[in-house]
Amino acid sequence: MISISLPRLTSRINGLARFGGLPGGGVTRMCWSPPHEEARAWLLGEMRAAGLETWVDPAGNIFGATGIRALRPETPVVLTGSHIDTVPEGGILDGALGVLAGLECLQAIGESRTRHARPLVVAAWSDEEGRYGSLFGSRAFCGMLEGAGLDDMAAVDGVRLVDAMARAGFDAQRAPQARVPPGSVAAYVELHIEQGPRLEEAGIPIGVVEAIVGVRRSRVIFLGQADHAGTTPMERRRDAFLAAADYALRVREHVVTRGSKASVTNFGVVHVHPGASNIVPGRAELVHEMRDPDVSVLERLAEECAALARAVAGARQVGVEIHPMSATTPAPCSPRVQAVTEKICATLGLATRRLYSAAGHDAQNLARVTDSGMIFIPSLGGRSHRVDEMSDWHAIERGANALLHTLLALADVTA
Ligand code: HGY
Ligand code: MN
Ligand code: MN
Repeated sequence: MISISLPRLTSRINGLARFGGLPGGGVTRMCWSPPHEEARAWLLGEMRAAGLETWVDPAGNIFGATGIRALRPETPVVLTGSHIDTVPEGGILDGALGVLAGLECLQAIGESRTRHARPLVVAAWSDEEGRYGSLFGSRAFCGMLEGAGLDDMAAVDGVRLVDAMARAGFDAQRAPQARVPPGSVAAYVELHIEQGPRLEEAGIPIGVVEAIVGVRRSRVIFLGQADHAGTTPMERRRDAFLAAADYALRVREHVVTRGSKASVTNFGVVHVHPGASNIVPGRAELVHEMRDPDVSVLERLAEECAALARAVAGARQVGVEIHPMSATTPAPCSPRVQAVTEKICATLGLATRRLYSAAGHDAQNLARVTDSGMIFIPSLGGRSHRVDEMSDWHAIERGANALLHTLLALADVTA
């Protein structure tokens, strides 16, 4: 039975980690940034050295393929992949594992001369972390960018997508041309770290993903009055930051008590203006994020949180604006891909557990154009989106071998 080369996969994971690598470990490699573009060139070189045909589409998605140079409905492919962009001060496996394990699988299959009916392709999707707009590259690939207002897409620090892409040599207006011709992908399966504690705590080596959450992001801006921080009597202050803090604490309580068991919420970005210690904040902006596998729960919570924002603003005599930023749709994973993965893991002697993904992934977009699934491996301590994100190397090997044989099973038209 063929298997991956863990030394070669380890070497590539550590090689990719150099791009945007941080002195104390971890990585910052946001999409379209210089480290990301250097990593793009490195990955293309690794793919070519592994014997793959390569190309980059108008949305910056990177492809490595066995025996074909483009995706066409005449030769439907089995596709794997993930992303090489990271969050700020992230880990070396989030995304990178799926891309490099996919590359390793295609190389090991090629070297073994194992025949497979469908071509195999590995992809690295642009801006999965959504610095400029959630799951950008796979949205373009799945035809979900139409009318997406590319000119307005920007990071929370104000950097516009069109400018970031131009600096990397891409024309953002062409990104919708990345749309894949219908019928070109027979199946998609992505290997990813769980990024949470469930598999490790259950002692289960492989997670088979049943569904992927929707992620809803909004800017919530409280507008009070800048004032002197010393001379303004406390009872006369219209402090925008205190309103924002009050709102954040109430929302957390509301989502925990009124959401579903899977509902989560976060305020990862806070801007206070003018932002000096001796000025009462006149303006406070939060990026409010909520997640749930059920879109109707997300919609209900969004309405309830908007009402909460207005109530807090009224009580504190400040104004409030709510600006929706993005909303990804929750997606069920393909029962076929789940069943094939479980069958493969049984032959490999690997216990599996079905679970929903509390992280968003490109696989939820791919579900719109093909049978799409995910394979998880345990994260040490459930840690992710932090520099000490890591998984056991043998867990990585098990996951990559499960991916290899799942890809082969899906690539045989008789399956
Ligand atoms: O944020 C997420 O769920 C994923 O890591 N992009
Ligand atoms: Mn990821
Ligand atoms: Mn991530």
